[in-house]
Amino acid sequence: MSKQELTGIPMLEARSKEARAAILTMTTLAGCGHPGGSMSSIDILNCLYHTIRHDPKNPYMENRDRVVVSIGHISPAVYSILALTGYFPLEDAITGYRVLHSRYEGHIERELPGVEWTTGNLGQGLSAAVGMALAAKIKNSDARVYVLMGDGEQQKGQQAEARLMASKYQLNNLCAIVDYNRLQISGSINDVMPQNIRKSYEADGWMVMEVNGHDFRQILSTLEQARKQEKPVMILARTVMGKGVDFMENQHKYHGSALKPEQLEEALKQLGEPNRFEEYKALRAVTPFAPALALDEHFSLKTDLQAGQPIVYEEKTDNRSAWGAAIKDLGEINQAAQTPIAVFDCDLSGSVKTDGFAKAFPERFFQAGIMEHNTCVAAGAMSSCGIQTFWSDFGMFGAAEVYNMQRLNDINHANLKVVLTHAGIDVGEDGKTHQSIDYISLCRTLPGVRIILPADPNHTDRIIRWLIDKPGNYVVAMGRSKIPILKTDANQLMYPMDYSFEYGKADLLREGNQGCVLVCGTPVANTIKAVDTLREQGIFPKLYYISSPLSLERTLLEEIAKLGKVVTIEDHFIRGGLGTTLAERLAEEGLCARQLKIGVDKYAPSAPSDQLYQYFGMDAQSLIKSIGEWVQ
Ligand SMILES: Cc1ncc(C[n+]2csc(CCOP(=O)(O)OP(=O)(O)O)c2C)c(N)n1
Repeated sequence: MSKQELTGIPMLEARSKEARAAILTMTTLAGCGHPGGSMSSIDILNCLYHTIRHDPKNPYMENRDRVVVSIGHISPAVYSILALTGYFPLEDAITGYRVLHSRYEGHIERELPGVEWTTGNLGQGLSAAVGMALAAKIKNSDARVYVLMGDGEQQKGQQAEARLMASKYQLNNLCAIVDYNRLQISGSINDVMPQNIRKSYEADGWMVMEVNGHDFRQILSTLEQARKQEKPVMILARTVMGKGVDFMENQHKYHGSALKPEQLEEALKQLGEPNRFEEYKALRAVTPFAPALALDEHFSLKTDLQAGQPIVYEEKTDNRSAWGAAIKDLGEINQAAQTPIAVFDCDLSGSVKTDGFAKAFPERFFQAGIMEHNTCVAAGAMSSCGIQTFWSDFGMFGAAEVYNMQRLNDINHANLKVVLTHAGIDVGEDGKTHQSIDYISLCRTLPGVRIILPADPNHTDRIIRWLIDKPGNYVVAMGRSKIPILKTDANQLMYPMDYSFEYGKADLLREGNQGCVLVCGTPVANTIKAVDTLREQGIFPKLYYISSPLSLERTLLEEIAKLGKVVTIEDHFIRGGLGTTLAERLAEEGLCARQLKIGVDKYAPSAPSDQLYQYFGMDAQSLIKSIGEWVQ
């Protein structure tokens, strides 16, 4: 009987054998990679793709089950099984593995159809799966989410966060599988870091089932049983690293080393598979790779969300209250929309002002506790499932605390909107650990993330409304203090009802011709006060508000160069923020101006914000002096 005619268990057996040969061949061809865990987990993956609801010809089918592979290093196994189930030709994966411009990267990438989440940093997959399982619940979908993890990976603290979240929300549509081969890079998991994996899951409210991870019948029947449970299930799958080749079995060195060609010959003999190494080697150099995916088409968020009517503020208030009011209003006016809005919180909703949304929409508000790492990834993964997802936290905990998770969301082309409050030294008396002075500089190193700093409550309202139908990852950062409503010099609202936000556009606050002042964030009110006082004294600097400090228009740079002198003011470390961007952009454009950078130049002491602003020369009096001296 030919391979194509096989069905049931014999088909699965033949497929695993062919996949093992592919795993070994591609890693030997590349001279690197992770064959050991690929061989231990291949039978599990094989069973999974045999049972889940998916369509290799329509990989982005709306109601598909999703498989997150948290151990991104077992990419050879993932590529082999996806190829053998029809996603792409196996030969492409074997010859393209770890080759420049191919989609068969070292660790799995979401750009490859069939891969739901890019992984590689261990300990992230369960959080992503939690976010996807929550998304399925919100959408009333019966789709299931599976996550395959390593046993060494269970050591990561974020695993515990994700377990708790899955349990709290009773994610009975979530099934985790641990490839329990008892080895990791440095040897036995018990020597590296002893841990009782089963008990950890049970203690956190999961149901645990145990199987032989190489027994197809057992795996299939356990997956079936898992479907019927009322709580999240973890299947502890006992496996053998390097399974199928005697000299590889239970050898931790094969976690991350490829076979030599002569060892491959012997291994393929043992598997009873033909050796096509030389043939593939010749193809490796010339394989034309599939063109890059139209990322927008598959990953972008398509929404029918409406921005509604702006709320106009006439009285001084804090930007975070304007954010809270806007998101609640957007929730209300979009109740009939197809695209749900969801909000995550980490035990700070009263301070970050999402409590109004929480009360109005408890089923789409996720109280995630003090688990920022898990929250950032879960919210990011949810945002990749057609849900406009917001996460609001203090600047410190939503930026520096979770830099890697933001990076992972960026790499995954997620659509997360992170709203940071209490950014900068405008956090009050909480001191250094709470003073987020690097939120712009962290976003600077995330190529796809855009950061926006609203100026006042009206601006905040318009920006949140502008964002409501935007795809992509954004950070909106604001301080804690109350901000006066900004006015033009004709005493009109600076951000009136009909103002429309444009990313990257500088807002002219005061006309002038004696140097230029750029301000972003909370110091704007003091800066306007200072510039207005200077105008009374006959000194006229041109003042702009910069809401997108990482995107400065060429026309603005030309204006600055023409005026010759510029002051930048920001509640941020003076390295890496607005001042740095300006210096860099001027140099890139071959333009020149003498620049004074005003901002935070060291970890700040603990004091009320107005005193700290004075300490760093950002109060109105200090600014009158520094701007006045600089621009004359
Ligand atoms: C956060 C993080 N730390 C370290 C690594 C490096 N690393 C890659 S694989 C691995 C061991 C993983 O062990 P396990 O989960 O048991 O996978 P297996 O060895 O079974 O393939 C380590 C430490 C990583 N990828 N991510």
